[in-house]
Amino acid sequence: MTQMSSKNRKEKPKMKPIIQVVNLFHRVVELIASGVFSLIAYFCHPKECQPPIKNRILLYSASTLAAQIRQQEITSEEVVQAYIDRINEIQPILNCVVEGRFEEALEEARKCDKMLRSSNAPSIKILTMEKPFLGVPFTTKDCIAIAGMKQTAGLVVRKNTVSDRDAETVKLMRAAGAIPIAKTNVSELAMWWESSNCIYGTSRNPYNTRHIVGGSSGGEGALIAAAGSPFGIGSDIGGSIRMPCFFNGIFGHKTTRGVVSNEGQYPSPHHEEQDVLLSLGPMCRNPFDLIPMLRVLAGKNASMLNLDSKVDLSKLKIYYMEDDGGQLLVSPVEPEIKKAMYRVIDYFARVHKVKAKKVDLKKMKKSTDLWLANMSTKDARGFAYELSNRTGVLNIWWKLAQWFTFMGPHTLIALITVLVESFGIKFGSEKHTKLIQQSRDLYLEFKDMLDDGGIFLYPTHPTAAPMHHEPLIKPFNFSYTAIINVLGVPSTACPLGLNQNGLPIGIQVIGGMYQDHLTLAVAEEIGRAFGGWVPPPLIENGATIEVPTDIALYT
Ligand SMILES: *[C@@H]1O[C@H](CO)[C@@H](O)[C@H](O)[C@H]1NC(C)=O
Ligand SMILES: *[C@@H]1O[C@H](CO)[C@@H](O)[C@H](O)[C@H]1NC(C)=O
Ligand SMILES: *[C@@H]1O[C@H](CO)[C@@H](O)[C@H](O)[C@H]1NC(C)=O
Ligand SMILES: *[C@@H]1O[C@H](CO)[C@@H](O)[C@H](O)[C@H]1NC(C)=O
Ligand SMILES: CC(=O)N[C@H]1CO[C@H](CO)[C@@H](O)[C@@H]1O
Repeated sequence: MTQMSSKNRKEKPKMKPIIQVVNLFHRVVELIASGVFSLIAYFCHPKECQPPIKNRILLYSASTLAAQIRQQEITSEEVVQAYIDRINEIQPILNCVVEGRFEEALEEARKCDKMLRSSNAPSIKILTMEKPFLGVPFTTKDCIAIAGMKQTAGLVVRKNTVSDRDAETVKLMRAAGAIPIAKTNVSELAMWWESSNCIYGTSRNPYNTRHIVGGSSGGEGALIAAAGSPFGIGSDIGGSIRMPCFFNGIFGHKTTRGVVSNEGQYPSPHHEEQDVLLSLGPMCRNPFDLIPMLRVLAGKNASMLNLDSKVDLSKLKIYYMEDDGGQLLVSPVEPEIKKAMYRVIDYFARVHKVKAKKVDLKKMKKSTDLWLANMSTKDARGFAYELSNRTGVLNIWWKLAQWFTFMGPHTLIALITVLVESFGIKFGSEKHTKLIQQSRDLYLEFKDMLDDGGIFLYPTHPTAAPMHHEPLIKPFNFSYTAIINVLGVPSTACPLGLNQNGLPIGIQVIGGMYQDHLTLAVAEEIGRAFGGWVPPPLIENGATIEVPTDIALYT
């Protein structure tokens, strides 16, 4: 225990004895289980990490690649080919891609190069404005539709379900000239924070394959972190963009609610109530790609966001909380993650003369309950209905029996979710009404704090990437991201290097409604100051080069 956390303990108000007992019990279970999972990992998964990269193209930001393609310094075909080669190299180690469209993508790249060489090609200026990502490859999680590709959401019954059209966000990316190359792995029905399912198996962390990639955009996070894609689209209903970004050490943005279209995502929220929790947004290695990509994804709605305004960082007001105040069954925030947050706070104080203010929002303790209440829906068809591909036929006990024979079509956590769902918070119940009122109150507290150019620093997750299966005993640790979906405000996940075990850690930067430009400007500054993504070495002309983490070099 470091000084910081022991000091913190003393400050805490007295907990009820029953909570103390439950928490103690939970710690013991955690300890034993993490021992078991470590043994499983030790014997079943060799410890590996992503291989060195062999092509400098993979180091550049999507925006730089686009500029080089426009100016015909490199061809789109070379770029697409470099990424296809990288995917083929990392896929056996990381298992993060579920389907590629390599031939089609190369064909589209060649068409793009031909267009650029032709005499009637638009001017570079027009291309920059109208097709900002011309010729640059991108990827998306399985849940987001690409015409002619599978959209399984990790459900075995959907293993042959093919989309007949592009999701709205994919359409917008294509209109900006970007070329889809592959789709990536997710958790079953995108409802868990380890990306594993019974069609495609488990994705593995590029920094240590014994650890998880997070979820539900977990394959996407791992692929981008391993330089298998320059950027991608994620979706976030409880942290599904930010957790994978945190665990894999890249940048990602959950947009203010209602700005980016959710159309074409499966599982689609079937109620307006859930639709407001879900937000799509960009995931990338280079923080300077966040704004250009969000501008594309938001389409006409980009005008709601001030993305072109210049942010004066010295005028920011910074608030922070080290943790949520010690909630039942949620683990304490690791000291290394708190220390990383203090490095950011010190940096802004030193360089921009902004002094951060510690706040104590008591309702953050209830994050999990507030999220569960907000996720409840009017009709009680629930998760079993979802698992049945919305046909309504699912015998939970039979599926559970099948699971024990290792032959079932569902993951254990999906079946557990069905079983515990009935104990959940019922829509319209007294408890639900009370919790919704509390989230409105919390929203108002945030509004007061942030609406006047404020940002709020908060851990993205209490621990670095756990071992495979370990989330089963940490079911509520996603509350740090989930509460932000309840509030609907924007949040950018920013990497802050590796911890002492070599796993990525980071922080989330939260802003007021429609203040995405502030959190994104802070993300750029954090990238500039702390290096952002930690690249693998580069092999060039037979020599290994340690890649400097100075983001400016690649933008
Ligand atoms: C699953 O649902 C999709 C619609 O989302 C449908 O197109 C598909 O045929 C269904 N699959 C099965 C096996 O029922
Ligand atoms: C713009 O916002 C509206 C309202 O939130 C939404 O219905 C629409 O899908 C959004 N359009 C795009 C292009 O994202
Ligand atoms: C959650 O994260 C904490 C750190 O806050 C960790 O110690 C604990 O094992 C995790 N527990 C759960 C329930 O997620
Ligand atoms: C979730 O919160 C939003 C915003 O406060 C609200 O519009 C929506 O109705 C809530 N959903 C449920 C199920 O309570
Ligand atoms: C472990 C596993 O099933 N991996 C699969 C992931 O998806 C790719 C592409 O569909 C398959 O080739 C792998 O076998």
